[in-house]
Amino acid sequence: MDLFYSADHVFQNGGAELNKGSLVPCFENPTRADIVLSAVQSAGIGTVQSAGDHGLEPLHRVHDPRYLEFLEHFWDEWSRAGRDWDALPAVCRPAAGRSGLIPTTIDGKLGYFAFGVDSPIVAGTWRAATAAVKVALSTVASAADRGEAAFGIARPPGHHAGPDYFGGYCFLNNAAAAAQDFLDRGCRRVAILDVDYHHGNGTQDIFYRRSDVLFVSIHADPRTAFPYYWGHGDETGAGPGEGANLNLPLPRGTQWPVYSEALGRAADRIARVHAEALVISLGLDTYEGDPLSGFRLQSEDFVRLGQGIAAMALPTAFLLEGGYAIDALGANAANVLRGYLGR
Ligand code: Q9C
Ligand code: ZN
Repeated sequence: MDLFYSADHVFQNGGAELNKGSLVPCFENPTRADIVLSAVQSAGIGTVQSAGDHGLEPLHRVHDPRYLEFLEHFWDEWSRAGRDWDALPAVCRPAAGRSGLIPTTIDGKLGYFAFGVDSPIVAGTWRAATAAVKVALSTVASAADRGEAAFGIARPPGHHAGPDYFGGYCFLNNAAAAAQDFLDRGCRRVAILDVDYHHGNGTQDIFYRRSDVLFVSIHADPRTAFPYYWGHGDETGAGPGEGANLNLPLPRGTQWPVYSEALGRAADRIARVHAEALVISLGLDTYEGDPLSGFRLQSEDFVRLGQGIAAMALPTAFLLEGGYAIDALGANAANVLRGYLGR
């Protein structure tokens, strides 16, 4: 299996995030990708390659150009305002607020494009986030060319980033760019299966009105878990995308037997739409030891997850999303891939 990595992920290195009302060190930090890299290397799953340059065209097809313009140039503007510290928004534009009129001051812009205050923008955010997209597109290129699976150690993660917003540690939606790239390479329909503990609200939003991308997500019930305001079972898509969105929320404390039923429902739906390629938003924060989450999957369950995904029998791009139990993160990632490969 081809594995892709970019050393540029280290440039997303925020200091602190708001958690339970106080500032704590960022859960989403550079250690994560390096732990996963060394675990998959020592598990002998495949050779790790540096992400290549495939252009960023698919990224422009899933995000609003004004948002990309903002994110690319934000740090210059922030610096010109005399600020050399991490940028955390103090406000977020509410859904009922006026949309389409972007404020002209830096603080107004920052809040306009934010949906949470948990994701510091730093000097290297654009560099790291675009590197994660390169990882995603390299992963798709391998999966599409070889007709098998590939794994991208994408960091920062992407599934909470929407058409024009960041939050939940996500800035650019790696999985959405990957799905778009499969389509641009000739697939007629692509499925995204999001197994992160948290609902992939950004990916859902990006494809909500489209029928060419099926979005399926297994996640914690949003009544009890971030991102709170998306992810219910009655969000089924809209307009031409009606029926192409499947949310499978599960209660806190969920263990493998219940999780596995949801995985079966996901597999049925993916088979029924005749998807020609699969993107896996591979969050590993469903692990019982995860410090942010409330499911109780064991390390061996990730082998079973990999086996279940292999049974879908599609060219597959695995992309890392969340997962914050640093001590087990590498083993859990390797277990998914071992299960997939039948080892
Ligand atoms: N300080 C992913 O797993 N963060 N994102 C805010 C904790 C919520 C998780 C509350 C967790 C975001 C990619
Ligand atoms: Zn998550």
